[in-house]
Amino acid sequence: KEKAKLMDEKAMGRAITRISHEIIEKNKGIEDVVLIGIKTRGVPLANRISKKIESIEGKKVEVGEIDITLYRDDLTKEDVDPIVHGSNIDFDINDKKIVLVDDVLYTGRTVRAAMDAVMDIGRPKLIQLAVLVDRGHRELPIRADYVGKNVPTSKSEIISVNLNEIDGQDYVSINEK
Ligand code: 3GP
Ligand code: 5GP
Ligand code: MG
Repeated sequence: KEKAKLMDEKAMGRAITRISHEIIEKNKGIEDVVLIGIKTRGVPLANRISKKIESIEGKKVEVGEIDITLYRDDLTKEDVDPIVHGSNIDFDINDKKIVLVDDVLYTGRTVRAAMDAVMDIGRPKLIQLAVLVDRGHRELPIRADYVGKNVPTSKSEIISVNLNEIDGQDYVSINEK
């Protein structure tokens, strides 16, 4: 049940643009910066940021993917655990500055699993996190370096992220489970 629209296409575009500028600023350029999108919706977001950074800096930023889903796909269940299914990262991550990209940050368990998976592949110089929405309720000491929008939620609410590449339109809404 949809309660309210939080971001429309324009707001999402501006958030991606701002995050792209922030990534460039925080890293003093994009030397050694690579993006890794967390499937599903983190991947198109990472691709959009990469394109935006390229249009600003005139240099390509590589994008990898990591496939992490929750153990139970019942979103109303508590105590779900992320499972890493695999990754598609066809560049060297050693000494790179990795920016993980996901649509929504919630408990932080998915990001923790993503960091584990990345560290299994190599030794990055550092790992940062970019999310379109931070909905709170962290269960681990994890925070995002780049946030599109902070949305205080109750645990019974759910953030619906719709991306053109997957859903045919761009908007974020808050729903009741
Ligand atoms: P995503 O893979 O594009 O991120 O977890 C599967 C999908 O369900 C996710 O899509 C996510 O957008 C959506 N989803 C909505 N609410 C929740 C939630 O509370 N927990 C999880 N794990 N996924 C949610
Ligand atoms: P975590 O609890 O591990 O931080 O989030 C689990 C995964 O589910 C992440 O990929 C995150 O993007 C997604 N997720 C968690 N809560 C929501 C939500 O309310 N809406 C959407 N769209 N995705 C969510
Ligand atoms: Mg996600």
